Amino acid sequence: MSAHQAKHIYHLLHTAKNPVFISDERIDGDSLGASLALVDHLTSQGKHIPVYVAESVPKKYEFLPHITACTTDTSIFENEVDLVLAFDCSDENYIERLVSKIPHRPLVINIDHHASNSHYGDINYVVSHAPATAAVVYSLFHHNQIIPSKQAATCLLMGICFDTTVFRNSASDKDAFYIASKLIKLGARSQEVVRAVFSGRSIPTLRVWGVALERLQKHPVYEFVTTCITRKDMDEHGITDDEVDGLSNFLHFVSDAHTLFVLKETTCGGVKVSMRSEKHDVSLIAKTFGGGGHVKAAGFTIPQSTISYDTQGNWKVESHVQA
Ligand SMILES: [Mn+2]
Repeated sequence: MSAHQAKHIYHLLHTAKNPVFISDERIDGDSLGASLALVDHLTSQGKHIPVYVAESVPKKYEFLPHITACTTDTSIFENEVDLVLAFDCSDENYIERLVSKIPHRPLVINIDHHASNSHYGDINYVVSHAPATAAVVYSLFHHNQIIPSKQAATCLLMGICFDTTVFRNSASDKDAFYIASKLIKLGARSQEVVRAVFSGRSIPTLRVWGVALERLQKHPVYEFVTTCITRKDMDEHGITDDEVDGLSNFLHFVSDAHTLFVLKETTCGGVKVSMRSEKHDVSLIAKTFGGGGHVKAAGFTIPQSTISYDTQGNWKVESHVQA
């Protein structure tokens, strides 16, 4: 991505009167870390920018600097917002739904690294080979000769560690290691970042993971591996959606399957499919079903469906769409 474009975006950020940041609908360490790093820098310049999040921020991210800038209040879009920055979001419909609430259409800057990103912004700073959106934001800092503060470095490291599953998946390229080393030199709180990715799983969460491990099935011909989690599993153990997140990364890390699908019933009556693969471009599958993601990690949701069992304990997805 060109230095010229990075400078242009920085100029727009400085001249905007009422900018708003939007983190991807699915909150994760990258969408939060990337947006909050820029919040940190702009706060030091006297500019306070809210980060819109679709739901309240999971507890494990509460240590991130400027986390209080995050808001679920959609009334921020009723103001005269003149600039929107979307972070780590390949779903243009999500951004469009929010932007359409703003009285006068603002300029939309799309900052992302998803291969499935359709370049929906007026300005698109999309680097599909970047290991994380946080790495794209790091290049924005770099091209503008801004040295990230300790706080911004922690936020950016959160993004890189989240998307590389702490340097354990294929996104862990030389850029990921190089940028992470720079951020640690700048004082990023690496221990807390790593803990937010891996640790702190409650016993009920691990029990639900255990249920999912028991349900693992390998396709006899294609050798992909599947498992599932129902609402009943989560309700019985009293855990929330964000607590089971991470299961597909964990399985991808420890299993010998080349491709795996983790299905989970959503709170809105659908089934979410998380895919990981070393062999196939799963972003193509995700796109076919209206989802998104990366070549080796992608997902989509089957609306109006549930997971059901037969007497042998085999499971399947049942659609409830009226014909
Ligand atoms: Mn990302």
